[in-house]
Amino acid sequence: MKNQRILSGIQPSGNLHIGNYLGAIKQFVELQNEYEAFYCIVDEHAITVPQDPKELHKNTLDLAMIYLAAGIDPKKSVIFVQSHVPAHTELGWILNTMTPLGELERMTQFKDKSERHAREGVYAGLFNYPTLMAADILLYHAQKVPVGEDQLQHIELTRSLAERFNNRFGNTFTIPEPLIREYSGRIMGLDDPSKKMSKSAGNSANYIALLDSPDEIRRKIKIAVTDSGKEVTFDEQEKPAVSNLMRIMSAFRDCAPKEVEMRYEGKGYAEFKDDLAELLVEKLTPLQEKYRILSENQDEVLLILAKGAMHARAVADKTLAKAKEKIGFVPINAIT
Ligand code: ATP
Ligand code: LTN
Repeated sequence: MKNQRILSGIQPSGNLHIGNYLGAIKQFVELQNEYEAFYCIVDEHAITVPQDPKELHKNTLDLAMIYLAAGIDPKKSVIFVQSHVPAHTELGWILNTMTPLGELERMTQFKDKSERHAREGVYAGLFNYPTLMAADILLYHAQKVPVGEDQLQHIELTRSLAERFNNRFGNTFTIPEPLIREYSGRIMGLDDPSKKMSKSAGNSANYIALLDSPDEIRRKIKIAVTDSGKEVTFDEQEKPAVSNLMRIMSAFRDCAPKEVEMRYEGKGYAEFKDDLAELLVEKLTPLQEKYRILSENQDEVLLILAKGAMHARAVADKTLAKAKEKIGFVPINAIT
């Protein structure tokens, strides 16, 4: 019996890359054997920046297929779409009323994204994004939240919102903890190791997308920036670019970066990069093949999402009802 819960979410904003995979999805697959797992496709978060409706629709189904193709098993985990479970926005609203503006203003993701989207306009949803994320987590009493390092600040906010609610209204929410992998929690851009690999990067050489073709993978690894010198040594300060590539290799091989260093002692960047490209091709090809099969069976994917939504609703509605009662909202059965 799995007695601890985890929940995590990814935005269906397209172009999922190996940073998302190593920081989040790979953990999702591993953790589903130990935990009762809820994996959400956070479409309501995606619309905090402008989205083309057709693209959003496609990206949502694509992300479901990537979850499945990566190895998330609907028999072990609940896969669902955030907008299929209305309790998320409802609890998000309640939490908004308890979140000081100053705490939202400090969020670095808001600062980054509001700069990036300044031209199209910055809307209230982007600012309130973290309270909806807190609702995602708290509705399921998740003890652990597997994410990349960039989400740490949001989880800290979630913890303080849960504590604030519990102190004010009595014990209601579980206080969650982040689960971040030491070496793969923050994969950096292949074109610039000072910034995280990002699907919204303007330059596609910044990332390896999970659906990149073998030739595209080889080309991107070939042009990935390296550091001066020629030794393949793991030194984040002196060799940030090579160390990032070594972290990618070590994460895909499930070993420590120092083991990669030992393996390439006396060998140069070229051999290391060739091996890395082939490793990525070897690891991503089966995922791409499963994705292709699923994309020909979209009804099956829709059924998995429908079942996931029913399961998620049953859990989320119960928590929401408890929170509403604690606040003093009159429950519907008291009126009839
Ligand atoms: P991006 O910045 O790539 O546009 P995002 O971080 O805003 O995307 P998501 O795609 O929802 O949003 O992120 C999904 C998961 O992937 C999160 O857990 C996030 O922490 C993780 N993640 C994103 N980028 C990286 C990275 N470069 N390295 C490790 N994990 C990452
Ligand atoms: N904010 C996250 C996506 C996200 C999430 C969540 C992650 C939304 N809700 C709940 C973990 C748990 C991001 O931008 N990557």
